[in-house]
Amino acid sequence: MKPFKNPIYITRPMLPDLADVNKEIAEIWQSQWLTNGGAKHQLLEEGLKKELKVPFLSLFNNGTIALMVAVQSLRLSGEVITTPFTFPATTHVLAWNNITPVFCDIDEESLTLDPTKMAKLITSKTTGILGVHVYGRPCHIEPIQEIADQNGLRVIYDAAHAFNTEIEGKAIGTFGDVSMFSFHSTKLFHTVEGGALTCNSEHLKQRIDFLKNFGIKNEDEVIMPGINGKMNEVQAAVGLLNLKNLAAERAKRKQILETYLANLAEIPGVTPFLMPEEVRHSYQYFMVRIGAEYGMNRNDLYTELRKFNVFSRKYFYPLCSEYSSYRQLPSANPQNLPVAHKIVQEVLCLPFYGNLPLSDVKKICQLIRELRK
Ligand code: T4K
Repeated sequence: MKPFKNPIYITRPMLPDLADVNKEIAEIWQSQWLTNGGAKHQLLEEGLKKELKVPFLSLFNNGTIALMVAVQSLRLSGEVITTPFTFPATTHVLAWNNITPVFCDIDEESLTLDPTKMAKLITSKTTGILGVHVYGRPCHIEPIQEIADQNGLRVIYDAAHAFNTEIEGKAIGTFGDVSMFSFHSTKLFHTVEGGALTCNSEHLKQRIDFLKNFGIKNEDEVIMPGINGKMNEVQAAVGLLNLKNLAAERAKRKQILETYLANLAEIPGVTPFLMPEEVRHSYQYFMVRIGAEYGMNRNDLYTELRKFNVFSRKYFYPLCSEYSSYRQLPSANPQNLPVAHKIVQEVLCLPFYGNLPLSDVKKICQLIRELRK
């Protein structure tokens, strides 16, 4: 098989019509209101509240700062239990808040925090649990909440991959105390860079809004040590346009997912990561696990695919617990994280975005079939 003429990346951003973007920008210029909670910001906040079916939502300049603020908003300190199988931002946010991450293993099916391994990690210093709905697959919400309630812990969910995810019709952003969404360009819904926090309490939403704007209450009062987490009007305008195109993008990704599943069927050692029936898919990533039966390991397949101009990604290798900043922690000991260590050698995310032609998807699948040893 010949390599693809042009590189096929893991993702390509949803791009609104440039004429529409220019129109939006002209309005912003006309208003001379560029940031600090402008008109587009308000519209997007309302639009996303509806789209994500949440009672309270605050926009941010990116997902990482949003997560920083989530931790501050709940006054977490000491130790927080979290997953090693995630993007660096999840763990770093704890370190930036002077909190020690305590790594808990994941379970082999959902690849999210394993609640059965959590109890023994709780100490007098534990204040919270930070779970990640990795690849949009929801954490074990009920057992996690039970553990939190029994031990007086707060729960934050990193929902960076879980835009539009629902469990039995219940929106993902309504679980736990606070959830964070990322609107980075590589995400299904994006605002170039951006993010949001969702919560169920008006009081918490108000605290979050103070925290993201330097703690300013009014011209005379600064009531807490806040940061600058504000989304600007140009970001919000892109978000408003992307919101209109969201349903079409989701429909295209659904077709791509189905094409992958049909064309990868019955390749020994290639196991697509699926959503349970009761979960609404976020269509954020398409991941396959490469097992021993494939005859070539994940790293070699990744390298082979590159030769054909296919840029798959090993999200989320390496584990956060293996980073030089964290590997000395007692909870980072690989003996405590056997599932995470196994999984991280097997996962491979394949190109997945609305404008990826179905013929290319079929060719990628054919390549994976032919490369098998
Ligand atoms: N928590 C979790 C669980 C997360 O996954 C993330 C972010 C966060 C927290 C933090 O949220 P943010 O602060 O980012 O809002 C990308 C994204 O930058 C990052 O947002 C995302 N997770 C992560 C999973 O992926 P990289 O370093 O892999 O991106 P990069 O630059 O290699 O881009 C991947 C591919 O996407 C490129 O090869 C081509 C394509 N691309 C990328 C960009 C930026 C485009 O076609 N156009 C573009 O503008 O991190």
